[in-house]
Amino acid sequence: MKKPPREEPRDDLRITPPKTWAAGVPAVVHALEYSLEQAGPRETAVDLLTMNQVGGIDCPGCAWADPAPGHRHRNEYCENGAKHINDEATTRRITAGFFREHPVSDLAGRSDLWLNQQGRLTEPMVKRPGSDHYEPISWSDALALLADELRSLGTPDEAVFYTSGRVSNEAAFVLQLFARAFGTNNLPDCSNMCHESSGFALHETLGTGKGTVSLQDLHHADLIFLVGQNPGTNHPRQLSALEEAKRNGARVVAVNPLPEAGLMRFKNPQKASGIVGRGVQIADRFLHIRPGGDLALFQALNRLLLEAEDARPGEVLDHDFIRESTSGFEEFAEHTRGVSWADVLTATGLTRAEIEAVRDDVLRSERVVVCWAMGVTQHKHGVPTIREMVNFLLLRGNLGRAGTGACPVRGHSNVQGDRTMGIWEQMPDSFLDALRDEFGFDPPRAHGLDSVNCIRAMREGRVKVFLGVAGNFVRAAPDSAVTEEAVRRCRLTAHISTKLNRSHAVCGETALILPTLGRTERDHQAGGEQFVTVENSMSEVHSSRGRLKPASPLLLSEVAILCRLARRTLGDGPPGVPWGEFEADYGAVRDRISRIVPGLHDFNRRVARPGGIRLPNPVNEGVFRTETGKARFTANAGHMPYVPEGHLLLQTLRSHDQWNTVPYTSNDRYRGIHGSRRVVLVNPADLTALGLAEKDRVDLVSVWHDDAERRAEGFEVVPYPTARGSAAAYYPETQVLVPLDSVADISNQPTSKAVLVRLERTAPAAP
Ligand SMILES: Nc1nc2c(c(=O)[nH]1)N[C@H]1C(S)=C(S)[C@@H](COP(=O)(O)OP(=O)(O)OC[C@H]3O[C@@H](n4cnc5c(=O)[nH]c(N)nc54)[C@H](O)[C@@H]3O)O[C@H]1N2
Ligand SMILES: Nc1nc2c(c(=O)[nH]1)N[C@H]1C(S)=C(S)[C@@H](COP(=O)(O)OP(=O)(O)OC[C@H]3O[C@@H](n4cnc5c(=O)[nH]c(N)nc54)[C@H](O)[C@@H]3O)O[C@H]1N2
Ligand SMILES: [Mo]
Repeated sequence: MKKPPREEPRDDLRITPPKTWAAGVPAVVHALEYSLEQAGPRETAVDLLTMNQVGGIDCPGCAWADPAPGHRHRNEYCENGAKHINDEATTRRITAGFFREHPVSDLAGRSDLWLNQQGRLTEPMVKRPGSDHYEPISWSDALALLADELRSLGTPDEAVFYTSGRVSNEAAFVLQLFARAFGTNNLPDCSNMCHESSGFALHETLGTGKGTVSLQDLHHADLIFLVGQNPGTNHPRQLSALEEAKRNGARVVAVNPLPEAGLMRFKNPQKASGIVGRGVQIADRFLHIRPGGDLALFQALNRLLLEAEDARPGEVLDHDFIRESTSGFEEFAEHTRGVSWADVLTATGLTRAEIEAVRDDVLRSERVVVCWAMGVTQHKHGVPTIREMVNFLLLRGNLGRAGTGACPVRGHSNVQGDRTMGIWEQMPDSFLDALRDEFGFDPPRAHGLDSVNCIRAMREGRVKVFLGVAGNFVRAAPDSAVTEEAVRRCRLTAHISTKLNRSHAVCGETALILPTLGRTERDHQAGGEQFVTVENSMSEVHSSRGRLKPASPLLLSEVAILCRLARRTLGDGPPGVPWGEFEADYGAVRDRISRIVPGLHDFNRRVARPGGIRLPNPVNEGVFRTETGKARFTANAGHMPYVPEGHLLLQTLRSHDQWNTVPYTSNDRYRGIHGSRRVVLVNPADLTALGLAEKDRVDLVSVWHDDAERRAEGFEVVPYPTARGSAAAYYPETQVLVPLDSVADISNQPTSKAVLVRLERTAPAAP
């Protein structure tokens, strides 16, 4: 039965007390409600039962690792994974008739929620110059149009190829190969806005951009830090790992400006005790930190550890490890002894006693893991903060041993794999040399554009063609007004997508929608039924095979679209690349990957084994590929987030009911917010100081050096226990407030967790 397209949601805010625990039965019930509404009962049951099982579909929800084969639950998924998968398996369809009814200008006025709710894209569409409508186009004409535009460019660097971390290894590999054979390293990706700070900091200090921790390490750590992440919503299966660690005696320290439900208590829906019991307490200590205070916190902890060593020489630091495996200790130690307590207490908003209590936890622990996510990376000083967390791990040798390590918790299910496949505008020469040797062409060497620089280049007319492979660039990128104007200057924008989003509505002079198979769907090619591979946050590479009938017979796979585009654009060149073979059999792509990517040798055979392949992390073998050949201590200048009187530091984050730029409903159940996403969460004491009260209507006005007016209109105030001086509101609605030039030092990542704002009342206070 065809479900009618949805109405635009009407904001009707209702506030209830925030939850103090996550998951459990209500979570599963909510997932099933959403699933049944989007898909039918058949799809729901089929999908959920194969999710994250050996030989099944990799959950597109997040990049958290699966337990070893044999240790998986029958239902190895979480509430939010179930929602993501069923959002893709929806029975709603967008056909040519929909685009006749809705001109592009109408779509550009719609909410992100509404656009997504219209269902799956089913056939290729084109918007021609001067037209306000998308109309059907054949695959062959669509790819010819795109190829002609690419070939007509003055230089290959006038094209960019954006990817989001949903893309499989095979599609990512083919995409980067095509871009480089075409002649550009312009390969921006969502990672530029996500864990770029982690990549830079870890590379510099440990010689690898990836985390060093396995699920086993987490299970056997005795102290785990959760810094700037909200696992109850964004990585719910991490809570199962934390539950196991706690059963083994671990303590957990959560560091966050918000007391998130999933940090407090977890009721495991996979267990009887989770259904009836009170669940497991997750955080033993909660540090209610000011946004941006994490650098100061870890500097203070490091100073306390150095002082503890002074008091009990030889007992606190791991001298053997420091001597044999690290460099830069003396300089770091001297710098750190000078860290000022007054600055630390101002930057963190914590008391000295709170920080000393954590030091005591550390001194009692043999095996420490630090996990972090967007609350750390999306700050101006994200890179130094992560370097400082590495210093902290190095001091007591908490790296390379079982139960220890650095754990950047990745977002998109294959964001890490895409990087392994060469999706990066700055791939090292070793990778480019390997491409050259394998395929017989010389890849360009100059670094390409990342996401922020891509917008700058479009704004200046230096980029004319934009191809997005998955994702929603227009909404994921900062500074909406600037980004939208820049995108509209393009001659052609094209998107390989499963669902409608704002990037289709805010587009170039010519625009193409190239609809593709989702991960849940069967992928049949000339060489038979295909599977793809992905890499999770713990460097495990495994296969994913869709089971459902494709949403439309006109869909092509990402690999097929890219191989056909490459042939159209490059003719039969470069002679060493068998695009046709790649399209027919993804095993042929994996064969080539196995000769280029270290650790993936014999890819096809090894990935067929249950559980797949774990890529080796050199750190765990005591090898540090840094400039000094050792792990590097660093001396980091302090950073004091600046918040003038009458202003707040706003972080833009995810609700419980969205996938990145795609809201599923207007609710945020764990935070007790229902019926509206246009809300700003502020500490009650700050509200009093600002003369504001619950449900007051305000505009959020961003304050930045360029004096341009950035305003997000029509928000309602929600009193919430955020750290003093800070506020929180949902992304992407607040994307308009994040200045394009407000980026993290070194990583060039937008500072989405630190936007200076003032709240302007727009209606009189309620009587
Ligand atoms: N359901 C669901 N799952 C997802 C996603 C989704 O949208 N929906 N997105 C996926 C993606 S791509 C990613 S990258 C991850 C994101 O996962 P998270 O990083 O958990 O996502 P955010 O919602 O951005 O939450 C950031 C957290 O950091 C805290 N925080 C903000 N500023 C600071 C700070 O200065 N210091 C500290 N210590 N904490 C701070 C916030 O209060 C919040 O709890 O999730 C992935 N999983
Ligand atoms: N202000 C602010 N901005 C942020 C963030 C923030 O916290 N605050 N977070 C940043 C982060 S961490 C990230 S990762 C980015 C996310 O940026 P993106 O990855 O670009 O955005 P998504 O919302 O994940 O993309 C959703 C779209 O992907 C398409 N899609 C879904 N599945 C598939 C598939 O299997 N194949 C194809 N081809 N298409 C598919 C659908 O069309 C859907 O509309 O946003 C960043 N931007
Ligand atoms: Mo992300």
